Amino acid sequence: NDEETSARVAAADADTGGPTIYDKIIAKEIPSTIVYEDDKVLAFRDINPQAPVHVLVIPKSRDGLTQLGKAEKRHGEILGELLYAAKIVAEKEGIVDGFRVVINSGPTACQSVYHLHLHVLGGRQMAWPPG
Ligand code: IU
Repeated sequence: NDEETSARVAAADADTGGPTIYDKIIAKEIPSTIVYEDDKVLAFRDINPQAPVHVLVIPKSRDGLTQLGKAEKRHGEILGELLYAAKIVAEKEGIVDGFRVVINSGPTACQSVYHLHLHVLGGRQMAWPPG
């Protein structure tokens, strides 16, 4: 709703390029429910799920990828790995026949954590357009 959106916009961190909460999740200093992990990618359950399945897929090394809008050509490989990991997650979660992948890039899109992440959403009928 509008109120929630306003709160999220107000609470959004700036893209400082500095550490985020995900560094602590990667370091396992903060517990998370991991769904998939390999040497480059970590996928864990969102703490505030917006669908029965809501998993975040992130690169273990941020390497300047605070947001998709800052991607460079050299990030092509990891971007591909992330998208493929989203499909693996969908398979593991039993939603590979219908799921959504979302990337919020920048404050206007309500990005709140400046470490690139894919939202993998499913387990219910999704609506279009998104808010
Ligand atoms: P966004 O696209 O930057 O808005 O998404 C950030 C997501 O990170 C959002 O869905 C949060 O619920 C989620 N999240 C989390 O899973 N664990 C945390 O400790 C924090 C945020 I802070």
